[in-house]
Amino acid sequence: MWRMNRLCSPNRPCTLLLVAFLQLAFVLFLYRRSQAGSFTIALYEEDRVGDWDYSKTHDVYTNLSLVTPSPDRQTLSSCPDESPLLVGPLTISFQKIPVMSKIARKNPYVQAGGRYTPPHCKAQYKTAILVPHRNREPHLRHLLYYLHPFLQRQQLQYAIYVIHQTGNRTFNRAKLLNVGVREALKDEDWDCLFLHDVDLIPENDHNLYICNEKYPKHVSSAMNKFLYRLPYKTYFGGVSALTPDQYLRINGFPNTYWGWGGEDDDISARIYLAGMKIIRTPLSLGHYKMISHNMDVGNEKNEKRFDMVVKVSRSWRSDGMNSIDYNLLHKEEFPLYTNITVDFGNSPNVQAKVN
Ligand code: UD2
Ligand code: MN
Repeated sequence: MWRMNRLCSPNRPCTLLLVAFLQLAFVLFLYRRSQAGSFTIALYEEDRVGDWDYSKTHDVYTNLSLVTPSPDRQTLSSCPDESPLLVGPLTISFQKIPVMSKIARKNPYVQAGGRYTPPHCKAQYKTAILVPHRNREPHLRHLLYYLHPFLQRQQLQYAIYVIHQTGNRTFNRAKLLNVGVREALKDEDWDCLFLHDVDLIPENDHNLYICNEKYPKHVSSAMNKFLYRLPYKTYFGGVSALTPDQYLRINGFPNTYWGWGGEDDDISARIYLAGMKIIRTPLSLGHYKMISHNMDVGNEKNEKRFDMVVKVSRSWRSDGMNSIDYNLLHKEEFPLYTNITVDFGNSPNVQAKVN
């Protein structure tokens, strides 16, 4: 009660209470709209096959030997609308961690920086894959082993970027992705940006790594971690895909979420605040296996995440691509990916005094 008196004394208007009330009203508004039949909070893309049988799987390198370079690169015809190389559900195992040199040998057409352009037809689409990373080398090797052949069978032009956070500052996934987008767009006029956790492996190659032209797409809609269901309606974690234009319309991702959690809900809210909706890969197609792991040292739960998420309507225009500040240490082309190393500053204790 004393708090109320303090907040709303005659010479102190109830501003804080009013702001809190408006935020609650906004959340309720989104929730009610999602419940109403006339409005769905998320749409699903179409899955032409629909009923996939995941008990029958194929090796992820199937069909790649059919790809041979065309002798004349100048006269290549366009790749077909649907790649004839696709096989559907894939066999995935994390028992043995593949060696980088072996992955490179199995992917002879991948060029420096993890770039690929189909050697036999002209790609219809250009996608950049952006992976936030620190200290997850085994997961990175699994991802590269599966993702390279997966993307080649889709006949895309693509590149894989790994954005590595150096130093001992608490991990910041969303800010790393902002860095990745800015650096990737300096290299190429990408049609689509895939924001991709390092530990998620797609299980079906008909899950095309292309964007939806209208709406930001949530791609990892069905993960083994959540028993192949959506954990909640506005969920946007894991793997998502935005065109550069959609990414800039939401002012990118927030830079201010340090540690685990909350940033995905912030992004989800930004999409609605910018006047768009989320579209999802259908559950039947958006199957992913997450490599099981413990929480990382340096990525502890962000205790401020709930307080921050309710303030997105005030923060999204000023916290994002237009406010990002980072120290780029390296940008180098490794055989299987482009490595971007950034420094976000000193240890959390030193930084805490600055913030
Ligand atoms: C969930 C979301 C993820 C993100 C996170 C909260 C899923 C499948 N994913 O992941 O998108 O919203 O919650 O922040 O629900 N990473 C490193 N090194 C680290 C810490 C993190 O490389 O020390 C990267 C890596 O790409 C990892 C990602 O950040 O996949 C997300 O971190 P996580 O895997 O620890 O969190 P998880 O699985 O709960
Ligand atoms: Mn994970």
